[in-house]
Order: sequence, then C-alpha cells, then structure tokens
Amino acid sequence: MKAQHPTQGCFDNKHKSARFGAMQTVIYLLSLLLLFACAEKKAGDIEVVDAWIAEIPPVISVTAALMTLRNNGDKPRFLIAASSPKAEKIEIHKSFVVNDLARMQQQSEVEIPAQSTLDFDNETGYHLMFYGAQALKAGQQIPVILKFRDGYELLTNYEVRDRRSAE
Ligand SMILES: [Cu+2]
Repeated sequence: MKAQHPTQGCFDNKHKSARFGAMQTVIYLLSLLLLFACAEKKAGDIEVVDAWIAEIPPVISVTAALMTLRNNGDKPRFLIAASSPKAEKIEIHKSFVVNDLARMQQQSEVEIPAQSTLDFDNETGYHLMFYGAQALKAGQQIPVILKFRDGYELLTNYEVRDRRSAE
C-alpha cells in the first residue's frame, strides 16, 4: 500500500502538469487573440471613404479611381501600392499642370498624416491609375487592395461610376 503512494503521486504530478500544459496552451491562444485584436485595431485606424472608379468600355484598358483616406491613428501612414484582380497594374499618381499642360507623375508613397484625411480627387490631383483593366460597368463593385509601408494591407470595394455623372 505504502509503495504505491509514490507511483500515485507521480501519476498525479503528470496529470497536473498535463493540465498545466493545457492551461498554458489556452493562455497562449488567448494572448494570440489579444495580439490579433490589437492588430485589428491598428488596421482599423485607416478608413477608405467614398471609393469609386470610372467606368470604361471594353476597348479602353486605362482608368482612374478616387477616394478619401482617413487616418484615425496617432502615427502617419504611407500608402505605397495598390492591386486588383481587375487590373494588370495600379499606380499611385498625382496630376498637376505645367505650362497649361496636364501632367501626371507616379508617386512612390503618399502620406496620410495622423488624425487626418487625404483626398484623392481633382483638387489634390491624387488618383489610382489602373492599367490593363477589364471592362468596368457602372454599378459594379471592384475589389482593390491598398498596401501601406508598415506592411498593412486593406481590402476595399470601389464602386464603378459613370465619370460624367460623378464629375
Ligand atoms: Cu494617372
């Protein structure tokens, strides 16, 4: 009877450590969830408002998209790229006028200051330029992924609009 006690104790210890291991796993998973929640909050710092892209017929493959980017965070964020399954390539452009001629220049990154908004519109000249785009019909929703310098990627739908009615 007495000889069995150490065995019993050993078994109990094993059982306890197994339970402790399970608890550790639960704590680990909870901390992962918390990390994920924090990342989600950081991600939510950036909002895309009123995103739309100009309608194009099948014979045209170049078009532009406009939007407002809102940064609700305490740090500046930098848009560095965009992509869409509906286009071969998307570039970040800024248009401006030189000697009465409209020009546009590719931007390697665009800053959205902390607690601020940046409009991609005719006033600022910023727009997303779509190359090799498929035909887009007014009313469609086009998925676009915006990529930021900190590695964050934001998937948003852009509404296809008739350029004339939008301007
Ligand atoms: Cu352009």
